[in-house]
Amino acid sequence: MSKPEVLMIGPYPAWDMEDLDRRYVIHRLWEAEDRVAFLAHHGENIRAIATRGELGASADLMRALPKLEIVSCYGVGTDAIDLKFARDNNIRITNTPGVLTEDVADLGMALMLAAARQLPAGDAFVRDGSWTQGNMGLTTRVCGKRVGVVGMGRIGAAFARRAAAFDCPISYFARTPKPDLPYTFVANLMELARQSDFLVITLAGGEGTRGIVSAEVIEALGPDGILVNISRGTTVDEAALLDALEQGRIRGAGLDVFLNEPRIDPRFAALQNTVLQPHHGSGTVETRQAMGRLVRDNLAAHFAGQPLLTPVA
Ligand code: 8YV
Repeated sequence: MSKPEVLMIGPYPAWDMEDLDRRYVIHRLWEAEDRVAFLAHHGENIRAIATRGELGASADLMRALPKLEIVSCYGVGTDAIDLKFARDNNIRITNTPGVLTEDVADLGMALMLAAARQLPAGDAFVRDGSWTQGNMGLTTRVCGKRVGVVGMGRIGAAFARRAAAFDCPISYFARTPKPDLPYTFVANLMELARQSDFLVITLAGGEGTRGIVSAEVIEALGPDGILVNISRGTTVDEAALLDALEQGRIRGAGLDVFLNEPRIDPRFAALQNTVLQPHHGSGTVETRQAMGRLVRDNLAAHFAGQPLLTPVA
């Protein structure tokens, strides 16, 4: 029996690629010079897409694959996948929830600490010899400061547990209150920003959250406030964020996500009051191994006619 044909949008680590190549005929879209011609040539028999959170699967891409049955996403965020098209065409979707929660929350805590205590600046201060000329300027405390979490899903709750361990009082904005959590629900995002020293964005991406952290919310955070974003670049009015950072209208930011990744706005590189990461919240060996395993197990279950492990409703 011939191996199922699978389209990959971008590469996975070698440990996943070896297994996928054994089980399937893998078509590597990222290696194609002419993607349209590539899909026209290979698309007819492709039954699955293996994509990544940031790469997704558009309606046009899925439309080019007449035998497409499933899209398996290496990542929890499915905002780059046209879910409506998939549902309308009975294409199954899976993602990798749960396995990346703790690492993404860890990076959120690291960004909050690094931005507040200016760790990159301190590292440079030691390395470039500035310390021989005198002491570094003072930074700002984290422990005990007021933390506002925007979005209280798995990652938001994991982040809140970490911040609570630093004796930070936790408030949060979410679609609905989470009464089982020991934190303060704030129904108005502007008010949450106003009463927070750190505003930490953990929302899912997509049209429902686009620009929700608006210029007005950023202004409400204020000149002593620090913004941390471990969600999607689309959740923040990025132009307003850049303006506020350049003009000192907020103290700083710790950012793992941006618009137009990886070719982000060059204004970020000039900022001294930011800590920047390359969308690396899940970027540990342990988590990426677990994500790859989940993608592969979902594909294997699909082709074996077994229940999917992590279907997206
Ligand atoms: C992915 C992400 O791990 O999980 C998500 O939705 O944003 C990332 O953490 C990454 O896109 C995988 O390449």
